[in-house]
Amino acid sequence: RGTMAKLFRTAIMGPPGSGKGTISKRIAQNFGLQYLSSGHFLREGIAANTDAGVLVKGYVERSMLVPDHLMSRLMLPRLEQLTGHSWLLDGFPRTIAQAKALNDICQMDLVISLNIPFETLRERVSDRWIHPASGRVYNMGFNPPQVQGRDDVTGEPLIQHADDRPEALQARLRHYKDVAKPVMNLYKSQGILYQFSGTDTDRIWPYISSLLSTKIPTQPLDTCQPS
Ligand code: G5P
Repeated sequence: RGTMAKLFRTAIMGPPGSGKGTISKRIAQNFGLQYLSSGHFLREGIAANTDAGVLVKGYVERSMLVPDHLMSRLMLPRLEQLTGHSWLLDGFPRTIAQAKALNDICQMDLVISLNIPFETLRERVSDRWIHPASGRVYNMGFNPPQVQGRDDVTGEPLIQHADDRPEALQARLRHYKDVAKPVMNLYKSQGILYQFSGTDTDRIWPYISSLLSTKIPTQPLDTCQPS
């Protein structure tokens, strides 16, 4: 035990547009965790027309939660391949059934929950554009592309998700609250839930970053000093 780096398993929860993807990328970059995004895997499967992609397409397009057994089948094998790695989950688990399935294969160390006002979510999501092939996300105010309407890397056109329309968003948010509550209660009861509230990702980020600095060893194992 003493000679092995302690693995770190974390997840980020939050309603649509709360900044999970944006914060996850910063966490992955700064703390070297493997990053797994459920939404990205779903969209990738849909774009590539895989068997799983065909099954989930209708749900994702209608902003409905993909059934738990399909989600677990999509996510858990990927995690099982990552034994020996520290990782960060974005968008999974979303329901109590998913959280229990995850609990059966590993114990989480820390869960971040983002608590963002509705009006802020509405503004952000209506300004969001994505590059469908890669899943890269832009926001016309917060992180605009270099050329308007075009992906920075490929130059291909950007699109908006059908499920980012205001009516769809309101329904997603209502539903999010109902299903997230038992998941949050589970992690609260395990003493590993950390909630962050605010309207700006850049203001929330330093708090998350300093929390994680106290929890994740950042130096390589062989140079790690006892603190
Ligand atoms: P996803 O892909 O998990 P959502 O809807 O939960 O999708 P989303 O919309 O991708 O989450 P996010 O990752 O929380 O949002 O946020 P983000 O993309 O980082 O930020 C949102 C926008 O705001 C971006 O444009 C960003 O640049 C901008 N932004 C960030 N911070 C700031 C800021 O401070 N200021 C400003 N102005 N802008 C900012 O799931 C998609 C679908 O897949 C299915 C469901 O159907 C779901 O609808 N699905 C699942 N179904 C069942 N179980 C699961 N576990 C599932 N996971 C996915």
